[in-house]
Amino acid sequence: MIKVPIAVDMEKVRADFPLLNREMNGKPIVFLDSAASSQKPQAVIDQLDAYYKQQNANVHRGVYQLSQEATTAFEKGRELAKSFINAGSLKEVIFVRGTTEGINLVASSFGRKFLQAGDEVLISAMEHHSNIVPWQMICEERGAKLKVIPINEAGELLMDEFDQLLTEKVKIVAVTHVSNTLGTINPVKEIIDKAHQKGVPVLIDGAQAIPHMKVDVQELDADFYTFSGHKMFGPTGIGVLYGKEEWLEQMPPYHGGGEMIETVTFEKTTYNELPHKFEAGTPDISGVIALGTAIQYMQTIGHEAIQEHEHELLQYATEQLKQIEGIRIIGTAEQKASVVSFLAEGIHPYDLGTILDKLGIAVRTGHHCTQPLMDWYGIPGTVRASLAFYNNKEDIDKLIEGVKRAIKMLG
Ligand code: C6P
Repeated sequence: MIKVPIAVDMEKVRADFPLLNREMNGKPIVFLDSAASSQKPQAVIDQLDAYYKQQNANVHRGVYQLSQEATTAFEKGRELAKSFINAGSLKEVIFVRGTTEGINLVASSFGRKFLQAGDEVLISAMEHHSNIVPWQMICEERGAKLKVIPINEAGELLMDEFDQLLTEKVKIVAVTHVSNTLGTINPVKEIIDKAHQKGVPVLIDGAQAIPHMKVDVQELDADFYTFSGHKMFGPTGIGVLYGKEEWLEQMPPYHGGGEMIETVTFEKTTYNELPHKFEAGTPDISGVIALGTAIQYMQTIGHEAIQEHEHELLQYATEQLKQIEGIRIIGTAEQKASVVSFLAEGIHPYDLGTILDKLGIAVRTGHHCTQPLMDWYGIPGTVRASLAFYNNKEDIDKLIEGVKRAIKMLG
């Protein structure tokens, strides 16, 4: 049994996740796809249920008690999100549908205001399509160019190349905190510091960092930081965009509609104050409230315990996989979190994933929405096992057994 030196019993934590009790293909499920979407603790499920049974009403609108209760619960979600990432103000916490929408909001709004023909946007070679395509779209619209920080074979950013690429043409840098395909933890603090020395703002895609590590946006000095609720034990359809007030104040609204206005006439509209300027229409009320519950749940376990447990599991999984002949691990950065991507010689990732599925083991196969990264490695995709704190050593043992069986059958 893996030692958990912090006073949290991870086996007990596992019991909080009802889905982990079910079977898949007649076998107890081994869930190793938390990077795609994590499972939800009972507390989050109960919160969604309680909201619809007892508090359901629209927010920021009604004078009646029920609407005020819903508004209070909704805004408490914002306070929890603010303290979770240590944002400086509630104005800087904008609710979005997820990371994808957070990045689209910044690309579109920042881009319309600040990008001109000949300017550059700097991303990295390991970005998820969500942190590539929105920038490509706005670059095309504004006549700007997309530049890419290259990586080495281990899947680490080439920081010398970053220094070279960071010219006066660059108007924004957008990089992922943790790679969803490689597991690399990028030196985002260094990237932000270097960019700021040249007056360039930085957006961090935090989708794969927030479930695994403490994020302090003020300490990082990030200009924008965005993440999805469903990857951090909360519901789907809700996420957070943190943005520094000084940038958000200057940026035009992304969507128009109710809630984001101050006054409307047919001639002219004036906009609401932050954060509402960026929250048009009825928000995902139950999602925000239950995201707050997910935050509280993570805080009761504690980042230290989560990191310690996941780090040991990742090391164990990596060592075990390395011992299997013909296995190639994609992504061997020194700083890694919770993801192990691999290939078995002569076997297509999809075939390996299909056999694992029959054994009750859920992994993701394919390009993981990082096609340019797969092209760089010259591979069609990988098999990806991604961990959360509710996984245990037994899950890894079953994965290893499954991979060995699949290789015997297909190799
Ligand atoms: N990655 C994966 O299996 P959304 O879909 O908006 O919640 O998150 C998009 C996203 C953005 N950035 C990174 C680094 C991500 O990993 C993801 C989602 C999932 O790897 C689904 S493709």
